[in-house]
Parts: sequence; structure tokens; C-alpha cells
Amino acid sequence: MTERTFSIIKPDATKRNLTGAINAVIEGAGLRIVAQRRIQMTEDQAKKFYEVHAARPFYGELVETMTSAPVVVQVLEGDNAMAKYREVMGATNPEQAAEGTIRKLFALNVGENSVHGSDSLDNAKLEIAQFFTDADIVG
Ligand code: FUP
Repeated sequence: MTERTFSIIKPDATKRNLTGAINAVIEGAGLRIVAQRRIQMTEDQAKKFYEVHAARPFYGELVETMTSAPVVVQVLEGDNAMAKYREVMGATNPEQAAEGTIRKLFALNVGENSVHGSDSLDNAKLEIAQFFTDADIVG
């Protein structure tokens, strides 16, 4: 089924000019980038985005990392897009990520792991709505 999921190319990756290389892996996997914008995330945006992790010990560092440089927020569309992108991203900790995945190829460590992808269709909807309006998305 055609789905949409939400992606972020994180500061560690934008700082190293990896936006194009990561987009090549995304497109190579058959996912279409139907919306994309480079932004400087505010502290409030990062806090809201990672609200679910607010009680975790790494929350402060996570918010700091996500606001340390620009990010590229994206909407990806394709067959089974949510699960497919999770697979293409690889495990949260790059040491555990499979060969050929974005995190295996590019991530530095668990906190600087180059990309975010929604982990459910419900979250994808909420996350897309935090950064895009319907008019921004051209499928
Ligand atoms: P994922 O869905 O793979 O991005 O992983 P999580 O939602 O579990 O984690 C979200 C982000 O929190 C990670 F991308 C980086 C950060 N994090 C840490 O910094 N340390 C951890 O031990 C776990 C997550």
C-alpha cells in the first residue's frame, strides 16, 4: 500500500554534506521524496518532536544535538514506506546496523545517527504535520 513517512537528515549528516548521498540511498530504495525543506530546528521544536523521550537520560543531549546545525525534514512516499525506510535506515546504534543501511554507511554513534524515520503510521502523520502542510507535499 502507498504510504507516507517522515524523515529527518540530522545535523551530523548535514554538517558533513551528506544530504545528497543519503537521498541517493533513499531514492535507490524506491522511496520518493515528495516534500523536503532544510531548517534550523528550534529548541521548542526539538523538545516537542522528541517529547516521548522526555524522561530518558539522553533527552537533553538529544535536543542539543538536533539543534546544533540545520536538518533536512522530508516526507517520503512509496509502497510500505514506513517499514521500508526503517529498514533502509538501519538499527539506532550504527554498530548494530546492517550493511548498506544509511546508519551503517554514515552514522557516527547512537546519538549522531544521521537520520530519523517514523516508527508507526500514526507517528508519521503527527510528525509530518509538525513540519509540513498538505500544500507542501507534492506526490
Ligand atoms: P530510532 O527510532 O531508531 O531513531 O530510535 P529511538 O526513537 O529509540 O531514539 C531516538 C533518538 O534518541 C536516536 F536517534 C538518538 C537518541 N538516543 C540516544 O542518544 N541514546 C540512546 O541510547 C537511544 C537513543
